[in-house]
Amino acid sequence: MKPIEIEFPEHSSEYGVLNIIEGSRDIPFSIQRVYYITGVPTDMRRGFHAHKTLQQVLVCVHGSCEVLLDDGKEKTTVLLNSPQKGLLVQGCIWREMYHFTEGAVLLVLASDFYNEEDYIRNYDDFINFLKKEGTIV
Ligand code: T46
Repeated sequence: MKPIEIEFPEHSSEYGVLNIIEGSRDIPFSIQRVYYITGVPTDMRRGFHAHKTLQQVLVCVHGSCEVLLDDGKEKTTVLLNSPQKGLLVQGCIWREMYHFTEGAVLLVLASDFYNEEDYIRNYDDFINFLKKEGTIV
């Protein structure tokens, strides 16, 4: 699977750098929720779930981390190491985030409000969900 990366507009000057993310313009959905993940120990892994319908864009606005994406057929990893780069995660994709550098800040823009019902937190359930959908055989 090919990860979908988005480059955000940037205004850079001697005063510093300003990046912009406009919902439905720079990313393909309107933003209903923003959250950010901080203080992740460098040897810790998070995620281990997929979403049934939620769309999200992940941006490591400070430091870096890696994201594993798994669509049930193929796995790929993406290094998020720039506030200008977003990773669009659409469709039912298993994700894990790891190798956070010290002080890293992972910002997430989500297409909907928090709903635990939208999560698939067990890998076998994820595969069964994709089979039921006809995405994999
Ligand atoms: C995702 C990755 C990238 C809430 O109450 N509201 C929220 O909006 C969120 C995101 C989480 N929570 C609660 C649910 C758990 O009790 O916060 C706790 C930690 O959440 P979770 O274990 O799901 O965190 P991650 O880092 O594994 O996953 C999060 C998002 O949940 C998920 O949608 O794609 O970041």
